[in-house]
Amino acid sequence: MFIDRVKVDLAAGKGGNGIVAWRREKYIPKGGPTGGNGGCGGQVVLQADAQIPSLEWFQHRRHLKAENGRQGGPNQQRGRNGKGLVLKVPCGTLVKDSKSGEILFDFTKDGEKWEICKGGRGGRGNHSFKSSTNRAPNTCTPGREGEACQVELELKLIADVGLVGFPNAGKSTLISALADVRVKIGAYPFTTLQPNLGYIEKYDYSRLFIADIPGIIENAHQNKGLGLEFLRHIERTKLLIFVLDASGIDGRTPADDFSVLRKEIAAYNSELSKRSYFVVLNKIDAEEAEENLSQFHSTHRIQSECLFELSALHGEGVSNLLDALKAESTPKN
Ligand SMILES: Nc1nc2c(ncn2[C@@H]2O[C@H](COP(=O)(O)OP(=O)(O)OP(=O)(O)O)[C@@H](O)[C@H]2O)c(=O)[nH]1
Ligand SMILES: [Mg+2]
Repeated sequence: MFIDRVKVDLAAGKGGNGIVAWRREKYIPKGGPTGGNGGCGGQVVLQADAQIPSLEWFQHRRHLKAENGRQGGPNQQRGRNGKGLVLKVPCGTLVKDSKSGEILFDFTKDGEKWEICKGGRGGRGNHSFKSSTNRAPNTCTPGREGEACQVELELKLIADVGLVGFPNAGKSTLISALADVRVKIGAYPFTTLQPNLGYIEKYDYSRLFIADIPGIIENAHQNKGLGLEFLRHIERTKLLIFVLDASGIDGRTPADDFSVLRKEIAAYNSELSKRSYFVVLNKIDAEEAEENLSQFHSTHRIQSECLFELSALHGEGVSNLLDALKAESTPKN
């Protein structure tokens, strides 16, 4: 399952207690204090891992605690440190304070680590209190509590390009034609229920990540359809690709669809509506496409280098878009 938002309670381990102990050996009266210090509590560390697709692991593990430190032993033995917890999160995970919503950390690089809860310090045994003026201290201190916090982990995929369109427009067909990913394609709306990520190799050999998200419908900002929830995953992209169905098979026109999609995006986030975009008029193999295309061109003026007419299903025109993406340095609208 694709989980992209989860609340978790995290706690570091408590430090082990220091103890009071005395050296007791035959013929050695007043052997002196030997109580050892307690070990440190284990810390909690979050680490980004590019191999992990979602926050699913946390879904049934909402309370996570690192091990406590052990108490000190006699003969000045220090207690064992508690084992730390290293929790793997996907790249693109934001860590927020679950009460204030403040962003505490943003994992963008694979392998990045952050110690979120420090382990409690171990207490002191009576040996550590020994001094020239107090040679037989009878005191020890308890270990300190480890840090604890409640955070919300929120995943925002890190993609360069986001596909936006009505359900059934052919977004998933397009991502599988462009990138080497297998995704579910269906002749019905809302086939895609979770984002898909694919990549293509650019001419400079860097990777360009593309995100295919569930379809958006009119009034999605009022929670119609699947709402605008998934737009979060394309917030960080440099380029949006509006995928429009030129066949009009679902009784709408690409000209209207484009206006609605722009409006919905603006309702979600005005920053996102300023982002550069390409427009893809898909399904040009369909009979009705011609009329819909000319209507689109008379309604919207899109620069030709940002406009692609293609058939994602049959491959016609896909290479033009692929070339533009491979050479992509953000276009200007
Ligand atoms: N004729 C034609 N059909 C297409 C083309 N591209 C996609 N389709 C069909 O359109 C339907 C929907 O395709 P999807 O790729 O699942 O559409 P989607 O935009 O991902 O849809 P959701 O995931 O539901 O939002 C499928 O039956 C595809 O085969 C095309 O270029 N021409
Ligand atoms: Mg889809």
